[in-house]
Order: sequence, then C-alpha cells, then structure tokens
Amino acid sequence: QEYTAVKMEVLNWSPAAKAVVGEKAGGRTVFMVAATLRPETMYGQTNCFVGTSIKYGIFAANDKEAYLCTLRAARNMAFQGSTTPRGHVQQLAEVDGAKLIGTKIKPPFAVTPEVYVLPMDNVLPTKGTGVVTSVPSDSPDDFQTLADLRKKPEFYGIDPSWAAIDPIPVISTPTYGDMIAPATIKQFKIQSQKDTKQLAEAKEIAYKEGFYNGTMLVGEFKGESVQDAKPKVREAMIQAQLAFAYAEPEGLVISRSA
Ligand code: ZZB
Repeated sequence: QEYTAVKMEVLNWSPAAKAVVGEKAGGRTVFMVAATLRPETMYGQTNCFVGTSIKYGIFAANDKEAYLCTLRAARNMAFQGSTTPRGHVQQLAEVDGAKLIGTKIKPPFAVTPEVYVLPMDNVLPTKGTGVVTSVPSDSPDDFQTLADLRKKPEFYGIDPSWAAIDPIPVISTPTYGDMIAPATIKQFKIQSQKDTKQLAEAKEIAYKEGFYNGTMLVGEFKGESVQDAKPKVREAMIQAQLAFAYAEPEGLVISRSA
C-alpha cells in the first residue's frame, strides 16, 4: 500500500507532551507524520487524530528535523530511506498518545493554518504511522469522530475550542454534493464512531465517489477532476518537502497463491 506521509509541524506542545519531550528533539523541528491515501483532500484538514493508548516516538529524520509516529512506522521510513542514515532508527523521545491531545500543529496545504490533536477510538497502531490527519468533509470516520467529540468534550477530555473548526468543502460530486462524508453518515444512519461496520461501508462509497466522480473545489487544481489532481497535489507536497512516499511492509511480503 503506497501512502503519502504528510508532515504536520508541531507549533505548540500540550503541557503533558512538553513535560516528556522537553529538549530531547535537540533543536530539531518536530513533525507529526500522518499516512494518507487522499493527498488531494489535504486542503480540508481540520484536526489530527491519535490513539490515546498508542505509544509514539520522536525519531531523528536528520540533523534538522524529527518525525513523531509509531516505532513500527519509523522503522519502515528508515528502511525506505526517508530518514538518515538509511536503515538506522534514532529515537529521541517516547510519548503516550493521551499526552499529545491538545498539541497544536500546522497542517500542510490546508485552508486552516493551525489545528489541534484530538483522540479517536479507531486508530490502529499497526497501520500507517498511527497518526491520522482529519478531513471531515471527505472521510466518514473523521466526520463522525469530530461529531462525537463535539457532543461530549468533557468525556473525551478535550477543550471544545480544539474541535471547533467546521468541515471545509474540498470535493464536489454529482450525487453527494460538496461534502460527501456527512451525506454518507446520514445515508447509513451512523450514530457514533462505534458503528464501525456502517463506517466501513460509508468509507468505501466515499472513496469510489470521490475518486471517479469528484471535482476539486479548492486549491491549485480547482476545477480539475480528482483523478487528475491527486498525483499533482501529492507531487506539489513532496516538492515543498511537506510530504514523502511511505509504503507499508505488506507490500514487500512475497505473496503466495493459496
Ligand atoms: C486523510 C483522508 C481523507 C483519509 C479522506 C481518508 C479519506 P484504508 O482505506 O483503510 O487503507 N488512516 C491512516 N492510518 C490509520 C490508522 N493507523 N488507523 C485508522 N485510520 C488510519 O485507510 C487509509 C485511510 O485511513 C487514510 O487516508 C487515513 O485517513 C486513515 F477524505 O487520510 B485518510 C473515504 C476516505 N476518505
């Protein structure tokens, strides 16, 4: 699976994260790195999700930059040559997901200049980087999680202002209008992020509709089809050094037919 790893610069640690990270990054700029299959939706980022019981690390990328992700992802990045020296993992600090909540970061290419790190129940530690950038206009999981957080901020231990940015229209489709995620949430009568089965169906539809029938509403490729814009946005982000290619090891496993 070939993802785009998106670099979200840490602007302001939460107090709990600051207490454990301290000066351990050695003056490097720290980026939370999110793996996405939808680089063309990055204009609509409104927050970032982590799992509260997942362990994250801060890993040196080079002398100037460090990446926050799972150890598993850092190993993959090292072997894919995204960090130097190739194949070498240098962990600078470890931080629990719960402590990252409330950290302020800069989402690359987004309409919104600053967003917050929030908790999501369904973040898998074994997929991507364990960091998920949130696009509630186009991802049903993100839309529903944001709705849950807004409904019960004290239950989730967040300040309501961290979840205050509304979904931003990024892609238009003839059937679902300017925001596919809320339309599919209604269609499948989804009530909470615990409705994982219906969310998986909504995601499938949102992927297909966006890819085959979507037109860009914002950004440099406004008016172009999603199919045309997707590789162009990805390339522009890589050129700007705000993203890099990231592959999951499953892709390296030799497959055997049954
Ligand atoms: C931004 C985005 C915008 C995403 C969108 C999707 C959509 P898949 O399809 O199952 O392979 N993701 C990445 N890592 C994790 C993780 N560790 N745990 C849970 N979710 C994760 O999943 C790939 C997508 O799942 C990624 O692409 C990421 O969310 C999320 F408009 O990034 B995406 C219709 C989906 N739309």
